[in-house]
Amino acid sequence: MNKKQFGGIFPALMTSFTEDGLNDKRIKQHVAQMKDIGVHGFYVGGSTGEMLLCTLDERKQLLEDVLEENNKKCKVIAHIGCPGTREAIELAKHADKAGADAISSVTPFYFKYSFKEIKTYYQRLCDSVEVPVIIYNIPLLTGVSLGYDQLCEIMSIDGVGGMKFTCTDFFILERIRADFPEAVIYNGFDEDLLSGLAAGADGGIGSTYNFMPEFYLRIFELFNSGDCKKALAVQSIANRYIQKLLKFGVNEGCKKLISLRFGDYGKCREPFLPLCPESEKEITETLFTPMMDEISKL
Ligand code: MN9
Repeated sequence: MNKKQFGGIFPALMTSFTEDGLNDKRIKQHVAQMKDIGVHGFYVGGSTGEMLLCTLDERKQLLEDVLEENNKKCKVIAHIGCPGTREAIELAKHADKAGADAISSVTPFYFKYSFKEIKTYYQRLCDSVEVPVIIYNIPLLTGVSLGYDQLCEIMSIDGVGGMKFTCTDFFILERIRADFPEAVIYNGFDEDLLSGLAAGADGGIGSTYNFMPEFYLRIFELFNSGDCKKALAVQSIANRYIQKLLKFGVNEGCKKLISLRFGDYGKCREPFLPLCPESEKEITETLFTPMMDEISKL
């Protein structure tokens, strides 16, 4: 894969919903806002995008909205992971045809699949599309913890172009970096972006990039210019807000912060529950206001 083109800061795009569907207009506005700020790409329909709470048709529509608004400016990675291979292939083919630059999928989850089954899943995806396939390794949510040898085996499948690495084992990240110099590797936890870059990641994909992308763009820029000390100072500011956010729940909290900063983005779908008024007040006062102040000082 061309790492120069695929590296950088990619918001794990949040999905805005109406009562009974997608809020296409608001989603497009958000893409435009992120583009204006200067992000390098979008990761669409991942955990942050509430993919498992959407129908297949909604997931297709969401991707089409993003591709249309993006108008080929940034890279677009479509997360097509589903509990079943058949549905994943349907979304993968759609994404390929619609113009996504790459597709990505979490490891098959819920049932305890054998490694052979997991590997076959990725093989099937690679066989069904022209664009590169990016493995989404997120043991925290899938419960699937692959070791170094297994990750290498999947990375070696013809068609796999990289990995989104949402775990904190930077030893493994660095070893995979060394073994697969051509692959694109994204750091997954926003609070560890600098650590991931230091271990060889080409960029990051994150949920909090939706409302404070400036911090991550700055970390990326400082790291690339060799100024790790300054990059750490910025990471530390971002982490102050992530630490506060985690108390409220990432999905609900992120959505509230997008609303505060860029205009109403709606609520998460149930089973997520709306934030209570006290939490909303706390987010506004202790997170949003000081965060905007820090962003203005960057
Ligand atoms: O896409 C996200 N992972 C999860 C990656 O949502 C589990 C991260 O952006 C985290 O939300 C973030 C906060 O821990 O780093």
